[in-house]
Amino acid sequence: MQTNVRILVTAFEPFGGSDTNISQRVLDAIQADVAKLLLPVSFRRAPEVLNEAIGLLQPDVIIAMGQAAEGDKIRLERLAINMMDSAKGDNDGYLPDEELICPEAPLALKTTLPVKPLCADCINAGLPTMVSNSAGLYVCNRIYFEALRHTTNSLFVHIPKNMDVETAKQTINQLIKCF
Ligand code: PCA
Repeated sequence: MQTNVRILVTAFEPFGGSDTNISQRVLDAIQADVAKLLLPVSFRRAPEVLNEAIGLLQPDVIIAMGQAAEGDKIRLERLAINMMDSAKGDNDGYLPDEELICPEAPLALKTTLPVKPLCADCINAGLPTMVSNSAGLYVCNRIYFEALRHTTNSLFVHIPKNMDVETAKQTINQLIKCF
């Protein structure tokens, strides 16, 4: 990591009736020299909180983490889709129905970080990681879209709910080392 690169790492609060979120536990465990931010699982409030932090911190790189319901590998997300949809709703009870995030924006935004080499670095370090093409249409995708609007040097990292915190922390540390 270059000392002059300002990195913002975000995670989410619990949602869907659960009392933990693995991304929050990983955020708490990270000891690297980065700015940390915990976000609400809210389509409306999460982008507001992120934008306020971006205004204060002016990060060069944003690593946004969230919990994935399934899987046994950490997913590095390539794209954020310009859509919100949820049948169960967010923590505010908001239920978007195929709603565009921003009608003027493209249908998808893509990170310019080298997702495949970053994934290969993690795999070489023995960390179970894969590249993914969709962060879904829930709040994780919404926050990735917002991060990419600020800087395409953003990466969304989906951590499976049942992964151990140490492995996930090592993966985030490995990614941080690359900047
Ligand atoms: N996971 C959800 C939102 C918050 C989180 O940790 C998602 O995948 O959209």
